[in-house]
Amino acid sequence: MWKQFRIGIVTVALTASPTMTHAAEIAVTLHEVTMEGISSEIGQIRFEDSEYGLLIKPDLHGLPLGPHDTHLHENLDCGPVELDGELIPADAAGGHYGPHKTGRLEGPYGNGALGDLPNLIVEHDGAATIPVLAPRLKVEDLHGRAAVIHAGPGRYGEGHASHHHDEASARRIACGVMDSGKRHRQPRNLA
Ligand SMILES: [Cu+2]
Repeated sequence: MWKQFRIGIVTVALTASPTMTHAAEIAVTLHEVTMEGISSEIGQIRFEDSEYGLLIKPDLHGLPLGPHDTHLHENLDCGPVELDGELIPADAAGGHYGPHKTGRLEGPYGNGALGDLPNLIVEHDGAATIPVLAPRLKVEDLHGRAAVIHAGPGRYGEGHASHHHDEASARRIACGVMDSGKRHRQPRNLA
C-alpha cells in the first residue's frame, strides 16, 4: 500500500511494510532565506522513523562549508520579520519547537527543546548529504513545523541558547515547512 500527497512544496509519503508496521516518512523542500524573503530551492531533507529515533537524511546543495545548527521551529512560515527597522530572515518560523517549554538547547541527546536537531555537515562542494539521528523525535512531531538551518554550528547548550539576531552564527540561512495539508498555506515570497 502506498499513498502520496503532493501539496505545494511538500511531499508526504506514508508506507506500510508487509508486516503492517507503519514506517512514516516526510520530505521537506528547503529554500535559501534572505531579508527579501524565500529564495532559491536548495534540495530536500527526508525524515524517517527508525527503531533508534528520527533518521534525518539531507540532500542539500549550495550551502556554506562546515557544521550548521539545525532545528525544528514552531511556525509554518519561512518569511522575514521586521524587527527594529531591520528585516530578519525566516523569523516568521518563530522559536524552537519545544512542547516541554524547557527554554534550553541541549542537543538531540539532551533534555532541552525537542526541536534541537544534530548539526548538518556541509562538505567542500557545498552539499549536505550525511544522515544524522534525533532519538527523541518521531515523524508525527514534524507536522506543522519549519525546519531551519542556521549560519553557524550548534554547540548544544554552549552558546546560541536563544535567538540573538545580531549574532552572525544564529542567522537563519535556509528554511522549509512541513505541512500535512490540513493547514496548507503557500510560503510568502516577498522578493
Ligand atoms: Cu533554530
